[in-house]
This record gives sequence, structure tokens and C-alpha cells, in this order.
Amino acid sequence: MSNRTVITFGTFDVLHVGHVRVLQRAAELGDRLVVGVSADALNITKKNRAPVFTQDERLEIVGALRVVDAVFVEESLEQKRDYILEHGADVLVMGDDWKGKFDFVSDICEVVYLPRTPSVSTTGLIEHIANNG
Ligand code: C2G
Repeated sequence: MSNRTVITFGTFDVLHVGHVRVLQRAAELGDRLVVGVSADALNITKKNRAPVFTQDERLEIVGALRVVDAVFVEESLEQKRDYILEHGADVLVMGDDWKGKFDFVSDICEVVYLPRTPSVSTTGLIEHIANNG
């Protein structure tokens, strides 16, 4: 019997329907979904701003979703290979804004890029809330 583990990564700050859909579609590609939630420090280097919700809060929110079996902190983008091996992942799933970026692990697992949900983003939500508050 196959037991496919799917792994995906993200900040998942100000959780929205685009996040939920990518997680649902990732979960459908296997039997178990493990999610690396990016550390606050990683976000500050990557996006030059701290997330609205702390990494502990984001881990708690993502971990509470029915399709998610386990969560862990993603400390750095370069450690993808270690995380894949550590969690025994067979498939890495990312939204297609990352297309091609993680092909370097395709020797140890399948790499799948899923289409992003249009017209919704954490940045857009933050701006919307700031302008309409
Ligand atoms: N996503 C999506 N549709 C949107 C917004 C996001 O499908 N409208 C997907 C992204 O493509 C990604 C996941 O939701 O697969 C998480 O998105 P972010 O929280 O923006 O994650 P990011 O900051 O890109 O971090 O190692 C990878 C990084 O940690 C990814």
C-alpha cells in the first residue's frame, strides 16, 4: 500500500482562501500533508517586514486545518533538501509563483507547482484593512 507524504512551505500569514486551497490541493496529492511554516526571522530577511501573526500563531492556525497532519518551522529556504529527507516527503508542492525555484530537489522527490488563486494576497489584505479601518 502506498503512503505518500506531501510537503509544502509558506508563511501563511493572515490566512486566506488562496492558502486553504493550495493546502487542500496539496493534501489530495498524497496520504499525509506536512507543512513548513516560515520562521519570523526568515520573513524579515525575505520580505523586509515581520508577519502580522507570529510564527507560533501561524503554526497553530495552519496545524488546526483538517487537511494538515503536521507542521514545523522552516528556518531557511536553503534547507529544503534536509526538510524533505527529515519528513520522508515524496512530493513537494508549491504555488506557481515559485515555479522552477525548487526543481533542485527533483532528484529526491517529485516537485509540483499548483496555480495560485487569483486576486487574493496577504499584502493586498493588509492594505485593504489599513485603508478601510
Ligand atoms: N498561494 C496561492 N494563492 C494565493 C496566495 C498564495 O496558491 N493567492 C500559495 C503560495 O503559492 C504558496 C502558499 O500559498 O504555495 C503560501 O503562500 P505564502 O504564505 O505567500 O508563502 P511564501 O511567503 O511564498 O513562502 O520556502 C517557501 C516559502 O516559505 C514560501
